[in-house]
Amino acid sequence: MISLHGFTFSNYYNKVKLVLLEKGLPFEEVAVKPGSREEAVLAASPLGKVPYIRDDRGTLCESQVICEYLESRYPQPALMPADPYAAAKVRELITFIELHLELVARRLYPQAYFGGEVSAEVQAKVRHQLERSIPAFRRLARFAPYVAGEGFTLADCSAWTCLPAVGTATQNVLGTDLLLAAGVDWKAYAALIGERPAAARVAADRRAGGRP
Ligand SMILES: N[C@@H](CCC(=O)N[C@@H](CS)C(=O)NCC(=O)O)C(=O)O
Repeated sequence: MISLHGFTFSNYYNKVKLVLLEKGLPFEEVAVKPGSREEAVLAASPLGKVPYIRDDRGTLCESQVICEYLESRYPQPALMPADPYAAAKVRELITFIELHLELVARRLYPQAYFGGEVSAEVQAKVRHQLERSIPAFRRLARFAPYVAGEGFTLADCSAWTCLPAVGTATQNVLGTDLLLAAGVDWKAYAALIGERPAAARVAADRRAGGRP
């Protein structure tokens, strides 16, 4: 049995959980707090980040690596196109979402979600970077209706979990939802994906954990 380690407020944890549910794989969830320095956690995830998984082969960290592993080991239902170029376009979008949007906006999270403070200098830098990378993402994203086109893919697992975190963080800290302001209607998209039973379960578990 696969075990998924992390916490239900983590967008990357929820990305992997969505993949497991979409594929109908049995798994158990193991609560691990953020930033753990316990040896058992570091042995599986050396930076103490979640999620990580454990299965009959061992442990694995980094959410996209985990998703790609699940996709190649359990190919049906497919969450990646068979065509190599189409699959590369899906990976291109995931890289844009996670490297150029989420990782940048993440610098706002201490203030957006955890009651901390982010300096005016960091806020200005994040705004500057996102004002460049969001229009770039918009050029690549299809939303037709899925983020990479007509089929639900791993890019949706990334987008559905990351875009709300980015939009809400910019709204909370910068006073403007930079995604909506740039014409990325992540709310309509999130509602569409949220109708999928797997996504509804992820969202319900997150709410049960005390997060909207
Ligand atoms: N690139 C990593 C990022 C994972 C990540 O940043 N996880 C956050 C929770 S959403 C975390 O564990 N933060 C605690 C820390 O950085 O110590 C992945 O895709 O798995």
